[in-house]
Amino acid sequence: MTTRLYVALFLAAFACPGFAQVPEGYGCMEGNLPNEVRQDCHPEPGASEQICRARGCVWCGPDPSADGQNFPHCFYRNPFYVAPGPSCDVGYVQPALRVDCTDGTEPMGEMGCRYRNCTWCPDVPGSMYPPCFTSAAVDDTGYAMVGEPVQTPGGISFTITKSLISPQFENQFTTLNFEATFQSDYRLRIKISPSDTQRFEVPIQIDPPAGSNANLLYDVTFTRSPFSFRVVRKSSGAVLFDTSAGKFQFADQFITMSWRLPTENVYGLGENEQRSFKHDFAERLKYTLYASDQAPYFTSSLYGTHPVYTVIENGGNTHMVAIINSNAQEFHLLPGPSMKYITIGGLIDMYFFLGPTPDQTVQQFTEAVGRSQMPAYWSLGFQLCRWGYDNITNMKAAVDRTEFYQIPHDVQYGDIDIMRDELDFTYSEVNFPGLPAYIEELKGKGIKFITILDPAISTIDADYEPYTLGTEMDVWIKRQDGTPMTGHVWPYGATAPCHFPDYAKNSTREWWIYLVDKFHDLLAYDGLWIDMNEPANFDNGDIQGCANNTWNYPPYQPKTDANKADMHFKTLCGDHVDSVSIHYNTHSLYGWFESEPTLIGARSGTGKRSLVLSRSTFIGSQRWASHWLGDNWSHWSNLHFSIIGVMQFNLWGMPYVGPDTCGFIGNSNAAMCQRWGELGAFYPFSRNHNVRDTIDQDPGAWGAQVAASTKAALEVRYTLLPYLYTLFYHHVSSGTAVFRPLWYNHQDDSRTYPIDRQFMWGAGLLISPVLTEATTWVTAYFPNSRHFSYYTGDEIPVRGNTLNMTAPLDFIHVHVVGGNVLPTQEPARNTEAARLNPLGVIVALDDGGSAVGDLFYDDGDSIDTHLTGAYFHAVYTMSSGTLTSTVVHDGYPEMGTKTLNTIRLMGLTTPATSVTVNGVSHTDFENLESGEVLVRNLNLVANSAFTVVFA
Ligand code: MIG
Repeated sequence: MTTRLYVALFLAAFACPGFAQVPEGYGCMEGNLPNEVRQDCHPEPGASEQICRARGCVWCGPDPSADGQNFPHCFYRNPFYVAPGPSCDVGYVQPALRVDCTDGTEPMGEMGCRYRNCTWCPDVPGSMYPPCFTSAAVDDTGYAMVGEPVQTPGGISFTITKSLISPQFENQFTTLNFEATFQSDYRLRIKISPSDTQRFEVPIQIDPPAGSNANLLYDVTFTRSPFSFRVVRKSSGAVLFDTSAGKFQFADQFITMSWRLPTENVYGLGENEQRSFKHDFAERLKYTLYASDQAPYFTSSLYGTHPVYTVIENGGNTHMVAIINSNAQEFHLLPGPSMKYITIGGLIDMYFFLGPTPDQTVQQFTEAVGRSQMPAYWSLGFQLCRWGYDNITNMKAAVDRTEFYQIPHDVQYGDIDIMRDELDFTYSEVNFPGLPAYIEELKGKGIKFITILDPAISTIDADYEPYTLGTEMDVWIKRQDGTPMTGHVWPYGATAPCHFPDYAKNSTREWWIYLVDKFHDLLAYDGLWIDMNEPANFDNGDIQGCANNTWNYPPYQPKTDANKADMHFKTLCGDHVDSVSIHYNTHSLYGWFESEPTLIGARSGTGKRSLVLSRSTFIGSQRWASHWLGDNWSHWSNLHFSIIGVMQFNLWGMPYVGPDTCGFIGNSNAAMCQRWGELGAFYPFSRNHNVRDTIDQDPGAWGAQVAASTKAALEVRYTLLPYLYTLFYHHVSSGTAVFRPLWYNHQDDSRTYPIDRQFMWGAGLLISPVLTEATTWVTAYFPNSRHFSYYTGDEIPVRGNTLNMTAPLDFIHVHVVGGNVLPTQEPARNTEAARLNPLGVIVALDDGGSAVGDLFYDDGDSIDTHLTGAYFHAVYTMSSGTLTSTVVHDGYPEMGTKTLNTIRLMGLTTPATSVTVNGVSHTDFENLESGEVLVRNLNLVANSAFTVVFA
């Protein structure tokens, strides 16, 4: 190729990697080129600087060494620029495979396009295909490999370098290290970082893999110039990742890389409001990730940052990709399918998890980034909250209504309105007199209490310990001049400025742990809810505004929402300083930093497992915190979106998640709350919560009908809590997801790929809710397994197909999947009472008459019982008519005081004529019309090994 040859000759002549090195001082700005390689951008007479710059070209007198020779003053930035002939002549890429060259959302004309070394080809005007796109054939500003890859202890590395500075971004790195580390057969790390500059690296912990790297599932291959890499799955040859799709650039505040994806079966990336779980690549959507206190609007950036996605390849293999970057970043989803990634700081540091099953990918991902704490047993119960009880009378009324209708209720919340003047670590003796005593009263009934903390600390009250001690311990985030940065959160009002704790700092952690621990003496909380930690600020940046520098006004600003011009909109300035870095780099880690000290403080205060719910999360936050999905809307659409959100967080290793049931913003209504209350019974985190100044929406607020259907759905949940709890045990011990998309269990069935209106608990339960108004039927898909109605035991007559089922307003469809044993326990008003009730099992047989399942049980509240051994674990297997319970671990003595009383056996082909328990005939059983065999009054000691033979 002539241009390549030209590069080589040119480099040999100048031996200088960047043209910026050419001497300044003769009228040039950025983009100067040596005389010899200039191509005239204004060959006709009458050139002026203004016209020249308008053409996107460089205006600059010749280097004095020109010695009177005639070199152009106005020249193209790219010396290899091919002047526009007929459109689309060079670097043509077929429309469907184009990666847009636009860096923002603004449309770009031919001049701007060529200025960026892209191809201009408006051959499909008005279509979604970009007229200006990247193409290696016209872009010589990419990198090239230097030499051969060098073997390192765990992989390979080499240098890539570039000789031509692309025109549009400052401070480009011309020499980068490329490192591929083969961490295990299934885990690959790729890191690209400047060779000679230390840059910000995300401080999260990545744990080593258990397996060896002797039989890699992947290959990494390269093209030399322009440099690109591919990750290939060896077994199938599928190209999982191919960066030749578009430009790769690495500048100080602008890094971009584009890659082709093997299929459009792509899930994840967030936290954003997404309208389908499986991404739609035809819509050319852009998702920005930069933690934001933002009500959800389609695609808007929300509270957390999870640059992590999952792909189902052709044939059903899956892999996950995680990008460890905390700067403001964007993912453009493009036809092809491909992704264009932009981040404005940090590095390219990414991990591939090769699965190949969905369950394995999540296990492998969570092995690296961390898994959740085991949730307290009570935290799987129903939780009631609202902002705007305003006084204790209203709070009590909501609790009483719930009790009146006998709706299960495990946790009551207080929001910021319980506080004195909305100050953390206080409660209002005016509006909530006697709150501590009321909390004790609730505990007497088995109801726990959770309350809220905001990170920002008010500075108005000179006697307010969080403030005075915080100042003494020097815990605040600072301005560049060393003074504490100041904004407003709660209390809301001009007279109450706040400082923001720097949770990355040791003294701040100590201060916070002390306050959180001590707070328990005032209000005996069982868990804490940490809000506003994106961090949110009602001022933009600081009460002083933000200085005019590139940390606050970066040359390229990912927009968290179309209306937000600046990065510091409703948060801190980029140049505010914490103990790790500048806020520009650590912004999206704020909630992550706050989570661990909050859990430590809460555990110290409660002496128990406790619970931290964080609004802002990052990869790995699950080590200490869980999440509610934030300020959703009381709109029917949000029932659907909530399922997407919960499934996403389950893939990201944080299974204990749920939205505000009935919706946060706006008034809900009985019809919506009835359906949402049914769906809400199946979120791992099940809480009804509401914004202030709206009507009450707790399940008791709508009268008998809504109360009854909420109660019925919650009683299904409570019956299945031993199963749900056991699923969490599997998450904690091996990382698996709890709340799953259907494809998680059926990756070979492509009909499951788009499904996001149904979901599964583990592998054994399929939930098919109604998500639309005034609808009394649901079309549900049943994968190729046996499915039985949870309620009746009736077997579903279809497989690998959809079925229309009637669904009365007070009913939610729940099906047990053949092949599973689900442990159960009789429900009660809360888990404290339910835990004393008899246990049972639901056995749903597969085609071969087999089923398997297990039960994990402990005191529900002690820390890390799965590590200390203070738990009970049994495995149940059924085959050839015999159900066997095998005790795997018997470390929870109280299990011996509980009984296992019922078996619901689904899927026998002929009615049972006899039931024999541990060799003794048991006559209390019944063959139901559905075919289910219901065995009662077994009275087995729950921690005993037993066999039950059905004949
Ligand atoms: O500025 O604490 O997402 O759940 O009720 C709003 C009051 C602050 C936002 C949380 C919401 C909570 C509310 N908070």
